[in-house]
Amino acid sequence: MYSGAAAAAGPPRRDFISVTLGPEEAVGVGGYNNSKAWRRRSCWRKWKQLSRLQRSVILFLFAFLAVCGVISYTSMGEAWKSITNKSLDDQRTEQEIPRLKLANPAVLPAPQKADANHGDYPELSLQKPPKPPHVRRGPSNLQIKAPWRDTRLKTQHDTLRAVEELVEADKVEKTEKSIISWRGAVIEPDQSTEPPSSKIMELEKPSSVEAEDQKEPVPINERQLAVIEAFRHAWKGYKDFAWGHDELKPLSKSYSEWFGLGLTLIDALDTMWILGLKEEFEEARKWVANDLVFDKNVDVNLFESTIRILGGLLSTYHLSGDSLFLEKAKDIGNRLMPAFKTPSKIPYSDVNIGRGTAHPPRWTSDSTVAEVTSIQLEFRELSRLTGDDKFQKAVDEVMKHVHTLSGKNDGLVPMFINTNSGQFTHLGVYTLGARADSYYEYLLKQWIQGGKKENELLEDYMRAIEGVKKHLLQRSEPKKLTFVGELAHGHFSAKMDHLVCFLPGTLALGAHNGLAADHMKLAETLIETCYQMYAQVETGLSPEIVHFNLHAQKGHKDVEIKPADRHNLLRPETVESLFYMYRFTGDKKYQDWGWEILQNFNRYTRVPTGGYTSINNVQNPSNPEPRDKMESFFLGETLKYMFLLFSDDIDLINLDKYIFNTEAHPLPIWVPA
Ligand code: DMJ
Repeated sequence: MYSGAAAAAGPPRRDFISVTLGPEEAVGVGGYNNSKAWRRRSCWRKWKQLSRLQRSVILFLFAFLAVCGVISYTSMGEAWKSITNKSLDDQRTEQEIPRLKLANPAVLPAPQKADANHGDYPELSLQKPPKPPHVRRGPSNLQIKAPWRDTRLKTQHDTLRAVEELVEADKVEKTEKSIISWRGAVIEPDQSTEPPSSKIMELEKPSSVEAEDQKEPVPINERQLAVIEAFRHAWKGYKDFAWGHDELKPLSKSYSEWFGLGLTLIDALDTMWILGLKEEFEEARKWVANDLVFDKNVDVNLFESTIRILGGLLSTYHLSGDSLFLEKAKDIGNRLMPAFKTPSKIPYSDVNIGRGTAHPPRWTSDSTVAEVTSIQLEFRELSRLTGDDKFQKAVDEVMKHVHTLSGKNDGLVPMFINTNSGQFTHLGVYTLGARADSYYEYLLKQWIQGGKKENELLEDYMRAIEGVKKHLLQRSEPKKLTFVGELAHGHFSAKMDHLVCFLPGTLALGAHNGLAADHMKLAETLIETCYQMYAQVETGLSPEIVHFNLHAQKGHKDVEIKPADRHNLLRPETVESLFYMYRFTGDKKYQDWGWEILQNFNRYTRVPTGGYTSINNVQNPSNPEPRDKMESFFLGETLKYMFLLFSDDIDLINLDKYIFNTEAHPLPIWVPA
């Protein structure tokens, strides 16, 4: 309002609100006087001249302005704080990414009750949290992450499918909070056994690592594609004629049951993951979620169900991060525990997983040495994951006991052990084949799994390899192939099971982990022999057992085959060792040998309507006599090792981070190198 007009109109009406400032007040009378006292007096006089209403209005205005001031101050403060925090967060994220890398939850989930182990397992309590191995290459959970989303597929024959899958995967990622989905394994929230929050944690951590650590994908090559094709063909047979059953009978287009637990499906889970077969994996996962029930009145073999089922579930859990597989692993693990209730604590061979009872085979109270000493990797890992040490205690006790037993021959063990007395039986027979083989394999692998601290395991392994060198190695004629024979009561037999062909791979793994360099030399000579067990046979496929010629005879090869031994069960051991040898030497001849073997499997064991079959006669290419059975390990092991052998990506199951169980299921090394 214009103050001059108000003054001219006389005293303001009481109901009219005005603030009049006269010229003298504006500039002071008699010149400029701006002293504090004068200003105070003048203001006070003016205030007194105001009506009560005017004063109230002014007070109200002041109060109103004050309230506005406080509100705007608060919201500005928030805005400021958030600006400041954002930049702090940005800094923090950069610092935290490496820490998330170390957590690496999908590959090495933390024990749920880690502290529970400390008293009984000092070696476990000493474990440091895994350090970031091979930071250069990224954490191990990225090694095989979302293989079907890998851009390498784009460059291969499957371009269209790969693109569709990428789109689909992106969709999944965008909706990951409503459809808890992880690397192709769709988990409906209502199937969840854990609080959703922890599931979301599982999802978030690895994906934040992914952004940071993505490396150039190594393209899948033609040979790997051929393995994928072979797997799909095998899977088609299983799916069409044996779905949910133990083994496919591809000729009769039916199935056989052993335990009635979908053995082939479980054995093949992690292979599908590694090969990037998303659809197949999802379908199988659904079967595990909905149809795999262990509460069955059925006798299972402790060893076979441990290496195939428990091992398969644990490795699939590690690769996929999907807790369904861990839950199932816990279930079967608990159900196998009655096997250890024996007078000696050496487990019985068979367990009824529904009734919770265990027993030895009908004809004896003996167990097989390889069986009771090749369940350790799986039970130890189950303890680590659950925090329940009972699994590890049971299997460690077996190893400790066997360590002290007499009856060994320079570290070589007999094939049987009595569940009552705890003593070896059938003394004097030593082999690295059936019934003893994986005892040696697991000595080394447990030592590696546990971070190379359990010295008794290493001692037993080193002594045994010396025993092999001293008692079991011979050279054949004419090619002078070094082979591993058998010893029976002092008599050497030039017999070698195909099963023994795990040994070159194991020796190479030991050498890679710092053991004697001559182990690698031996591995190189033995893998040549194992290859010759294929190459010298008419079909190019190895028989179950060979006998080597110790004396040169005209027209004879190194390898002799007895009629009863000329079957081939699609076994993995040679391909397994070829894989290790290629990984550690980079010598392409190992890949070429494996490629020949794959082609011969395709030539002589592939059934046109789906699946592969064991054969009875590797010496008859025109009629190899199909046996009508596809063993679960063909998918669990043979094809998996083929795929890995043909890969040039050393991070595709990095051997410094994973240890394969004897059924080719990779489990994490607790303290990676
Ligand atoms: C598999 O079940 C395992 O590799 C086991 O150690 C030996 N036998 C078969 C494969 O040959």
